[in-house]
Amino acid sequence: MLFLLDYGGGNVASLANSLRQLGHEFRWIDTPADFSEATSLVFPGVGAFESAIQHLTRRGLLEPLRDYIRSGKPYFGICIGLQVLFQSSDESPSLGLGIIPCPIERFSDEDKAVPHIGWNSAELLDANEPAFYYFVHSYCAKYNPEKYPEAAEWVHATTQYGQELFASAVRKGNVFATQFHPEKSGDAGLALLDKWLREPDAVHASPTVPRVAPAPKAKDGLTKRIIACMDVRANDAGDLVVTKGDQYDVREKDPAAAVTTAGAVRNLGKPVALAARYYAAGADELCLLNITSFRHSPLHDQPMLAVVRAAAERLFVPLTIGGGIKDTVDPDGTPRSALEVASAYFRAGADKVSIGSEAVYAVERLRARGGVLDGTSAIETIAHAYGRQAVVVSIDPRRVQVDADYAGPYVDEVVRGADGGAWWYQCTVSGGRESRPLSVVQLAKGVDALGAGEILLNSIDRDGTGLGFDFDLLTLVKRSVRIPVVASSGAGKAAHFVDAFTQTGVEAALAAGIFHREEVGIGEVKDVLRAAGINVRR
Ligand code: 1PR
Repeated sequence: MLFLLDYGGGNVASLANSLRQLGHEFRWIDTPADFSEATSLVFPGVGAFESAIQHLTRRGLLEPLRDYIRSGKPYFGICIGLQVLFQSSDESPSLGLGIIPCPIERFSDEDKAVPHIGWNSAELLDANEPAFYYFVHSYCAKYNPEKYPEAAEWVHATTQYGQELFASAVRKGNVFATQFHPEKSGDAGLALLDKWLREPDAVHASPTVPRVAPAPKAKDGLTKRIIACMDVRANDAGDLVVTKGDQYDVREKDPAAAVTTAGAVRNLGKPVALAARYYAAGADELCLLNITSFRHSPLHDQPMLAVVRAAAERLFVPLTIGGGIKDTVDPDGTPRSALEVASAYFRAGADKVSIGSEAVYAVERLRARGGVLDGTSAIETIAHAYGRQAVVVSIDPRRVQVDADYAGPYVDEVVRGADGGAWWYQCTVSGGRESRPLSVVQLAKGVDALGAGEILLNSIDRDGTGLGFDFDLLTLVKRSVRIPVVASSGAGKAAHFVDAFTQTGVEAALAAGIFHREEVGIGEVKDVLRAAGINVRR
């Protein structure tokens, strides 16, 4: 019987969904005794090494896991399921299982954004050619055969990020583990999982022969990501629909063009159906934003949870869910922490949560405390439990025009346009309805310090205009932080994506309107990027 081990953090729903999709039955490890019934075991995990070890220890599962692996029965580890095989991790004072004699270390962020998020290439020893798989992690087993010769014998695939090579898969005897997420790596990942699941006993008793690059190449294999975003809200009939605003106004405006629908919420389709279309078209990630969550968000009856569940059942690329990730109170008076809200989404199948308004308030509080972290914000609590790579911050800035001789508090962040205009970027909350005394640079630096893993950078001025991304804004934020930045708002044609990547260095670009209205396809965007020499996933 195939068993799955859930350490209580990260999104294990994705793995369960992909196994169901592939037609494999499984059970969950509940107690230490279950290990003896398992004839093969998959241990998936996202994020935080420390919470994985602590959780396994608390439930009395750590030693049985070690015994299971030593017994020679087939084991497949994913992400944290790979890292626990190692001796230790920079991320945690707790020790790992020590099966592979080498530490897990943090990526250097001197030459790149950390976490490493996205599709990178890995050439597995038994594969004919490299394939792209989805990675999301800040720590890794660095490939260093001189220092760790015994560990190098385990290496089944290496991947390069920046100038660092790390073990993206290890394999020896009954053990196979990947740093990447096969359950989130589309067809390539599902095929890899299926192959192992159909012959887990065909363990490779002979030691693997490392076939790895002796030195990093000039350029790593990380691709630029294309993300399709769906803004979701209830329309006037109460149905959840994908809508799309112009500068965040989602109601039909032109009475002449749409007499019957003037003033109604724009309806561009059903969220799950649209998400399925984008998955089939090759989207590298999908993003669902609950854009009216600031009004009410009872967790016990949150319709977005059902949307996430349905989407995650059939789409095997990363899913980000945003809107309403904050401390809240259900109508029956039950308080819900932001961590509980996020956990419900992770259990439903989300891979990352995106925090908007609450991130602004958290940074305001952080600044009021003189930059001292207190561990209480939604960003901190969720990052602690699930790893910082699971926490995206969605920023909704707006340009504030100032005089050319402006010398106010944001003078260092003022952008001066070619036409003589000058402006800074102010943060907003509640979908742009309220402006706050905080600049986009202050917010970006603050959320980086609080432990966010990525920034989704919208622009209220450009949203829905098709004029192209706001390069000034992207450049300003990109140079303020070390975490990845996703460009959003304003895409009108494929060339805009090329410009965003070449001019600002962002790691990913997101669009909504042009994809929803089928004006430009994801395939077309990728073709144009490839023609411009930008590495994208096929
Ligand atoms: O504050 O944590 O509850 O999160 C609310 C979330 O909802 C935030 O991520 C916020 O950006 C989003 N949101 C709130 N109101 C709106 C609105 O449109 N009225 N949508 C809204 C923001 C921006 C992007 C959009 C891009 C690309 N949407 O999601 O998809 O601008 O569009 P384009 O390619 O068509 O230009 P909280």
